[in-house]
Amino acid sequence: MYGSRLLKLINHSKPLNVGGSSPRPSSHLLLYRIRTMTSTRDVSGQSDISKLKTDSDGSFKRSPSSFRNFIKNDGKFPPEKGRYHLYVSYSCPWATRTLIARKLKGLEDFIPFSAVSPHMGAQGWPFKNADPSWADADNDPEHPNFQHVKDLYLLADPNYGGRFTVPVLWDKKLDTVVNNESSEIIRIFNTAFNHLLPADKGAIDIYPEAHRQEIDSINEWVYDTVNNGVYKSGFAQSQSAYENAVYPLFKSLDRLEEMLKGKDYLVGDTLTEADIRLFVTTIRFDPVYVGHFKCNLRDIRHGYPNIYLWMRKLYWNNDAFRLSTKFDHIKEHYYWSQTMVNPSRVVAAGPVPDIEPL
Ligand SMILES: N[C@@H](CCC(=O)N[C@@H](CS)C(=O)NCC(=O)O)C(=O)O
Repeated sequence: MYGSRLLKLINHSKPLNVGGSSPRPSSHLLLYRIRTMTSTRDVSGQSDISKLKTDSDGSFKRSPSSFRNFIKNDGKFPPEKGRYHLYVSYSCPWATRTLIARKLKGLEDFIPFSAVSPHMGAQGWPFKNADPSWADADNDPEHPNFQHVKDLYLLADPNYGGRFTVPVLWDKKLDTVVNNESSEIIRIFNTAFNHLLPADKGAIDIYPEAHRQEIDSINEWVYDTVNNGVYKSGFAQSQSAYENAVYPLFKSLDRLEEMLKGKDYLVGDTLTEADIRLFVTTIRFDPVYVGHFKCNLRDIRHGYPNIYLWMRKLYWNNDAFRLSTKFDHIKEHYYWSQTMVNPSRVVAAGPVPDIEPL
């Protein structure tokens, strides 16, 4: 009771510095200490992927995301330049969806981002200061003393009981998570800032009204059998759980191969979120999922020429896709972090190259 009143007081008395570049370490530290004062619980079950539990039949179930707010006029989170910050890992397919959408929509100046180290260990995703061994990572410019993504979640809600996942869309003004569900963050990016963007960027629509039904229906089975299907296959702890994931995965890839025959985009002849959502999985397929997740009935480059051509065109012809893809982060993350799948942490050498030219 006392804690929550104190918290309100602090929240209201905090100086507003939206869009400002100078961090406020001391006020953040104070706020963090107060918000987490009562919380001494062990959160290692939430942060340590090697402690991840499967169901009793050995199958992996992904938990739903917890923070589901939208940025909208007249809401708690209104669209404002510089107010929001995005936390990502280049290795993570869900986070990469948001990087691609951010760049496609020209939101670089509106929403800065920080990328963590790919070494997701017992404490979860580390910022650079917690893992100096990986040069290409950022510290948290908003909370320079923070070591891990979990610190953000515990600042937003000391009682948070979910996993400390990326992406995180953060509100600097209220010092809290706006949304941690990538499928919603890309829809926020698609519309929320349009009136503030130059006309050409504002007009880009990755979820066009005319194609929504088709996009939604593709998303549904692609999410279940492909995006999440590779994880269900790789994290399976029984033969039957593995087979229940891996066969539907390849059935869906066969279906996508047919759909992409002679086409540059999945839906109509325009780039939509359905392409973004499929791309982030197929680009990781040969470098990681074939070996590490045992998704090896076929690979993309030899087994699926239409998918491979569609993917290479997106990668080589569109900066939003290429610059959001870092193969070193991708390979290091999966092979190093998921010790329940790869206890030696040895990172596979191939394929070479990561992706072939067009
Ligand atoms: N539903 C979330 C899933 C995000 C997610 O699972 N991210 C993974 C990385 S690929 C993560 O951060 N996992 C950390 C953990 O589970 O401890 C989304 O799409 O945004």
